[in-house]
Amino acid sequence: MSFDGSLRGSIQITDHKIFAAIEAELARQRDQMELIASENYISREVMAALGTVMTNKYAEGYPGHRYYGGCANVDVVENIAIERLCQLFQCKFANVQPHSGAQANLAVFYALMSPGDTFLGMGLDMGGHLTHGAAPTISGKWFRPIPYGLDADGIIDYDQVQKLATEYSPKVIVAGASSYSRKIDFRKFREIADAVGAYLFVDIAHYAGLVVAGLYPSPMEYAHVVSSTTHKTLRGPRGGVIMTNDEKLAKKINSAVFPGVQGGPQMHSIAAKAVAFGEALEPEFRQYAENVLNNSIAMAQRLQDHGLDVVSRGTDCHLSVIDLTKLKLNGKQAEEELEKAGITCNKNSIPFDPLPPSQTSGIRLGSAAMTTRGLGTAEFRKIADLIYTVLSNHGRDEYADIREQVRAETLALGQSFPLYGD
Ligand code: DSN
Repeated sequence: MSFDGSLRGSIQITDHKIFAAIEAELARQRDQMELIASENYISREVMAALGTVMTNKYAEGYPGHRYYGGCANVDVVENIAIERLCQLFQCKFANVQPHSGAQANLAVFYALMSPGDTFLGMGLDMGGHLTHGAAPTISGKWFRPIPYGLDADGIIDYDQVQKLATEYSPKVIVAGASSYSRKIDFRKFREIADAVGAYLFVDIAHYAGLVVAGLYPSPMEYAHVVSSTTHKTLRGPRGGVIMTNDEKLAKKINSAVFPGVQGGPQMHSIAAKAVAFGEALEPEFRQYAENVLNNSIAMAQRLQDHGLDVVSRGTDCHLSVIDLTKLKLNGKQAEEELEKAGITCNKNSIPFDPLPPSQTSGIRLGSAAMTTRGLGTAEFRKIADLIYTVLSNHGRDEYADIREQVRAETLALGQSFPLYGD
């Protein structure tokens, strides 16, 4: 079953338990319809870069200014990663060292604010990310977050953002989300930020691949600082990045990442980021991103045709949030039942959700991973039909048989679109 047949195979001999778990995960990824909106399948080349000697090297600092000797080769890698990222997003300065999106956001907060400072961010229950001010995170504990939300149509309530900005004079306004499916008006956010003298910080973790392809608005013209993860629609290794066009802010951000919140960069990960950025610069990536968008719209539309409510009434990106309140199961149950039927997704709060985050009234669906497998709109409509079949039949006497039939169909669909050449 191994797809590289060499290095990973050696773990089979030296560490059977870990090898078995990795093989089982490969089988799971092959057999399930992967609809978690924040996941994707990296190329063999990106994966190959991750498993290299770059992981052995300490390189605290930045290219040309390291705290260790022997950094000539890692400097080459990091400089290429920076150049490619700047080319992808048309920006002047980039930091490719953050270990994750949360680390990137923490560094941006550290660069732009002091403990106790006020900022605006989209509420977690409205689609914002944990690091945009949720109570259990540093963003919520060490700073003073003021949450904004959506209007009755499920669109960002820009009037509320303006009102809150005027009332609280925040140091920073955060735009960006984890489960908001519509386009964000970055120009409007910048106008609001300018009116109160705030920094505009945009987190495009989810939308980055679509931004690169010109299918989702780019914030680069409007934001003081932009962060992203590299592993969602951008289809790179797990990690984070920070970008800006402002030289002074770039210096602050570099100091905030290292030594502010991180130590040595993970050079194997930066090598893999560079390979992934190279792939995203190829014309094929634009076609991939177009397919991601078309597939997401097709899936959401089909669920609406079945009578389900989609938060924000549809999608402009790779994700959609399905409101389950008309059905007899909550988000947690839906996630569990769909997994048994061969479809992986996550429970997700809907705006003004009466249920706690451990249950929720919704699920979030994304198209990035299965589009990498090669599925098109016909297959995504089929997946929507299968999802509806599971959700609408839950609780009926025949349900167990129906779910097994769906499981057989998802397995067959997965086998028609091989992963890593199985
Ligand atoms: N946890 C990620 C997501 O699923 O959206 C964001 O970091």
